[in-house]
Amino acid sequence: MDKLIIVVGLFVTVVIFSAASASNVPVVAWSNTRSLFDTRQISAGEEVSKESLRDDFVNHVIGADQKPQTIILVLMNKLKLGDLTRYSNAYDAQNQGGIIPNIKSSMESSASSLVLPQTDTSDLLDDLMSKVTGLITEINNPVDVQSLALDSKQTNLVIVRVEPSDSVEEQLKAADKYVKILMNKFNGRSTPFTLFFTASPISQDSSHASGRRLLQATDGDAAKFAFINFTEDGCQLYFFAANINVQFVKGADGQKNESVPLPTTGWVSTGSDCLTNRSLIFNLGISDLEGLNGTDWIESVSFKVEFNMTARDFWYVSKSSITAQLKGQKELTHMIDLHELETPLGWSYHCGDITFVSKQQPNKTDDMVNLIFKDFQIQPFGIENDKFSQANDCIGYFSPAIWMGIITALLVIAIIGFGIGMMATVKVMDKFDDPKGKQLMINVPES
Ligand SMILES: *[C@@H]1O[C@H](CO)[C@@H](O)[C@H](O)[C@H]1NC(C)=O
Ligand SMILES: *[C@@H]1O[C@H](CO)[C@@H](O)[C@H](O)[C@H]1NC(C)=O
Ligand SMILES: *[C@@H]1O[C@H](CO)[C@@H](O)[C@H](O)[C@H]1NC(C)=O
Ligand SMILES: *[C@@H]1O[C@H](CO)[C@@H](O)[C@H](O)[C@H]1NC(C)=O
Ligand SMILES: *[C@@H]1O[C@H](CO)[C@@H](O)[C@H](O)[C@H]1NC(C)=O
Ligand SMILES: CC(=O)N[C@H]1CO[C@H](CO)[C@@H](O)[C@@H]1O
Repeated sequence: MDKLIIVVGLFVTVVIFSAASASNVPVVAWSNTRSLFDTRQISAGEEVSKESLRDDFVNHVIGADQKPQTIILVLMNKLKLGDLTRYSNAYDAQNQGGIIPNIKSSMESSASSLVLPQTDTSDLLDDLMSKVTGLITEINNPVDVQSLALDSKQTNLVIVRVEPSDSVEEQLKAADKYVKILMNKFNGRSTPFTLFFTASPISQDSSHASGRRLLQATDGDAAKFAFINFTEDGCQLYFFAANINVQFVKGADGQKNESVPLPTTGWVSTGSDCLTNRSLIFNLGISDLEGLNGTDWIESVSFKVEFNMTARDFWYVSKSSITAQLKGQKELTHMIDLHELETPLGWSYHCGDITFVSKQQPNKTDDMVNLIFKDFQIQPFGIENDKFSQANDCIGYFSPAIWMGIITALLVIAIIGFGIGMMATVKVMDKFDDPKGKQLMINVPES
């Protein structure tokens, strides 16, 4: 009974503790001024409350008596201090910053910096906004940084929301990329800035790690990712992708360059066409790529998919191609094979990872361009209630997780079966229970 109470007590403590610290995230800040230099020292393990964050840090750094500066807030959707140590290779003596080299080096070379391991950031955005005398700019895309024009006589706020992802690693990489271009923009100039790198505290529930998720577009999602609503002449098609990467394939030897991410904004569906209500052409492309992050070899890319319907009301791709304009070369177009998209009418097609590759012979010497989609979803027909219908998932019913379960169960059954089989073959020595046989006599000498 005592033990039970202790166990229940421990359990309750753990639950309360994890609930209390759920909203605490690390805050990393640095500046090209010395403003972060003489902020309050925090003690080891201290959880900084939102009041303390405001009074001891934000008000101190961006005080009314300070000169105008640019405040940059880089927000991930989740982050733990452990993630930072882990992915920055903090335990490696010769460490270059792991997957966040730019964050590490900018912070180390800054005039002053600050790390608050456990902080309640629920009011941080409001606190920062209250300091603004100039502009508040929200950035969802690296291209936006280039065009950022700020009045240096005012205090401006630049909010960078790193593309949400279930993987902290991917988000950190993306955040690092933003920091690199932001620092290129701000470090060289005389504009004072303070950068806060943290996560929004409400993040926890927005990250469903994995599983059989049937993605349905909600308003929030639609704004942040490449969501396309093509509605025309009685045709309606929805397309969604969390991100789209492009990859160069050298024709002669089939060698592939590493894939590079394309912006999630700026995609247009010009050239799409509603042929009949059972057939449509969807064309989606992006042009004027500004060469950010490895896309300097490509100017524009688009893909074109023709959907038809079978007599049995399955929609399928009857023709599809990718067209790309490489820098300084002629436009190249090649057919792709998307027969796996075949789906019953009234369903959408979803795939966590899909690559549009050419179906050209390996010997063809033409260069090619592949498109790689994350969280791809499309529905060309039968959309109801303004959202994707139930999804036909490319993983199919037997996902790796389900296979793992099945194999584990089979293994257990095999072991138990083997055990039962072994037990069944155990022979009782029949000497003891043969009634006709000679009785076994044991003489016990009486002492
Ligand atoms: C990728 O391919 C292009 C071909 O246009 C080439 O110029 C570029 O150097 C390649 N990049 C890498 C990283 O291999
Ligand atoms: C397509 O059009 C035909 C004739 O115009 C109509 O009978 C049919 O119901 C339409 N189908 C759909 C799915 O709207
Ligand atoms: C798809 O539909 C269009 C328009 O109805 C038609 O021209 C084309 O031949 C069809 N393609 C196939 C493969 O059936
Ligand atoms: C075409 O490819 C095959 C195998 O991929 C190879 O054996 C053959 O030599 C190639 N032919 C030419 C002309 O490159
Ligand atoms: C798509 O566009 C149509 C027509 O403009 C509109 O009625 C519909 O609500 C839009 N759907 C979404 C999800 O925005
Ligand atoms: C130059 C640059 O920023 N390269 C980055 C492009 O994006 C990939 C993947 O997100 C990063 O790994 C590169 O560092």
